[in-house]
Amino acid sequence: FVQWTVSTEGDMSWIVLYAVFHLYVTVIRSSGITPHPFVKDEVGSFLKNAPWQHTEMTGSLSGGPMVLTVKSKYKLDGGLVFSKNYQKFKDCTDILRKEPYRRNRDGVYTIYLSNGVKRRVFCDMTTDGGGWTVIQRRFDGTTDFQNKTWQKYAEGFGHPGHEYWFGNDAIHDLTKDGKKRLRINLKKFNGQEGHVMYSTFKVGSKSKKYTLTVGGFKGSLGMRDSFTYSNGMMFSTKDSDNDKWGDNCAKSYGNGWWFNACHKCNLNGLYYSKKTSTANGITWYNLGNTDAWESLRSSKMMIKPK
Ligand SMILES: [Ca+2]
Repeated sequence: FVQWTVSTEGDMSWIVLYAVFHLYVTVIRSSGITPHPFVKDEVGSFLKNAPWQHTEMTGSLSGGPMVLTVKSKYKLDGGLVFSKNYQKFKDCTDILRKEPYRRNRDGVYTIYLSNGVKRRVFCDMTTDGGGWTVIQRRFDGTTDFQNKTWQKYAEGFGHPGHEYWFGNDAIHDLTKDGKKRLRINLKKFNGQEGHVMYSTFKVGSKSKKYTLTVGGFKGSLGMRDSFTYSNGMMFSTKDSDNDKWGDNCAKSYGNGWWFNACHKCNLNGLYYSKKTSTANGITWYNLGNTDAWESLRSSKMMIKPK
């Protein structure tokens, strides 16, 4: 933040806060210097998660400095507004339990894995009671899931405020207690949405090649189970074939996944910007009344304690 100006007005109980953020975060490519594509999302997420009630928030992204103008109204009660929290949360459920005002405030939060490593993660604080830690998110194809090595899938990649893979090591850490469930939200290009739930979801350690344990399926209308086919499978990537097929599924489809021979769902598949009949897109084979390979508009995988 190069500049942050704040002005206030109002009586003792309500204050209107105006803030103007000037950001000089740019991306340098051979084509020139452009504003960073995700900064607006990051700042927006940060402000939405602040413990005040926004009446409006506007942002503009242009060449030169990005200017984000924020007009916010918040109530001064209980010392909430100026409190600073130094707690180390272990997941999004932990955040919501200790800071209930986070309810309905989806966004990027900081959690600490069991080894003390700090990670930024997207929390869904709205769906089904909130407190969901998002481990995978796709919706516009801006993050490449194709050209990623075993090591990248282990560490995670992408941007928590946008599209990302949280990383197999971190997913293992969050699920190793065997007490997590998985929810997957999917959206078709015609706007239809559905979700599936698995009462058991666990990813093994690096030495077990991140073996998947998934079971206890329950689906919303029309959604059937396509993930149990991957139960017991090790993770595979282009450079690490651990699947049940003679060839390498990850090489054929391009992305990392718990391939069997090969898959009935592949949520890390290639992003298509329109509905395409293909098995290499973001797919869930047992979707709707008839089984079909159909590339999907969005996917979100998230976990929460049972
Ligand atoms: Ca193989």
